[in-house]
Amino acid sequence: MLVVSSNAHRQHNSLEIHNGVMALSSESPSRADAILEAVTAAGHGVLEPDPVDLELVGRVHTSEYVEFLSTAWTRWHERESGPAAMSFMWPARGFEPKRPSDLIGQLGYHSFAADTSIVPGTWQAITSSASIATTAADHMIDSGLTTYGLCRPPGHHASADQFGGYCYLNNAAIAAQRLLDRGAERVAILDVDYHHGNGTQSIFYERSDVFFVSIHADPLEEFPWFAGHADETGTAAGAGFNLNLPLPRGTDRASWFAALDAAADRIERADVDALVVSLGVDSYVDDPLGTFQLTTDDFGKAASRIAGLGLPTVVIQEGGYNGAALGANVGAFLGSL
Ligand code: Q9C
Ligand code: ZN
Repeated sequence: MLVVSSNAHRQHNSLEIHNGVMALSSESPSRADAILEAVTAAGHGVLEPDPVDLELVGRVHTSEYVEFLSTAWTRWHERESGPAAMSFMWPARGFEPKRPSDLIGQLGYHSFAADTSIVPGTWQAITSSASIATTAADHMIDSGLTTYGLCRPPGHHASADQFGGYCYLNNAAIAAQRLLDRGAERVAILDVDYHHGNGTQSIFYERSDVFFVSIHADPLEEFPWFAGHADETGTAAGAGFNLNLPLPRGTDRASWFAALDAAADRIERADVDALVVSLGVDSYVDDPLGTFQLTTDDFGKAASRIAGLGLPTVVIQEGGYNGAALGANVGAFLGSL
């Protein structure tokens, strides 16, 4: 299988508030290095991405958000002294927030979590990550072959105008939009990351051309806390085109695969032309951020079930934080796809 990958991600080495103190992010450059090493050793071909098309990015994100991301580090660095631009204030319930004019207010407006900060190379890395997603979509269309985008930073928590959960640009949404722009009438996004893909859900919530399906830890018990419930099924034209399958913390393998069967069943009946998989391997039994019990072999089993759908497929990397197992887990998935 072809792997789209770039070294540009290394410029993004961000910080997060962890246990009340600033720390290096769990979402580290070594993650992508570990995956690349494993897929190269497995004999998969590697392709560099073409530059990102910002017009395409603008079909998924607002122009003020993209402008904000492209200038935030420079604006921060000109005036502040800290090593990372991060918000410490978000809109409270009750009022529709106006977008502030000052950088500090805009950081709060355009983000939702203190696990995600902007550092000097963030813009270069996130545009590279989005370019990997679009190049993977293009390669899949042009070759007819399943293609893997080794995206870093990940994307599925990023909405049209907010970053968080280590995500800035929504790579899976951008890939899906690319497939639609190149002729697909409807695309399914299957998100198997341990965390709910709140950003992807919100981007397509009112649309019927993208069917979003997510298997994840129940947001009553887990990040991102405020989205991912089973009763979120889409609105307006998108009614019925959003399916959440929340599972309790500690979910075992049998229950997870029952959810995957339910997801696959609904995708089979949704009349889609292509599939984007948001591949988070933080559902692994020993993931430091997850509590599910999937083994390395299970990622291969999941891939076989997904391949059984027989759909043209683009796989986009999301989370997964056990550095020692990351390569094997992604490798098991790709090897069985
Ligand atoms: N210090 C993805 O898997 N932050 N994002 C947890 C722990 C939220 C995970 C804070 C985890 C977000 C793409
Ligand atoms: Zn995750």
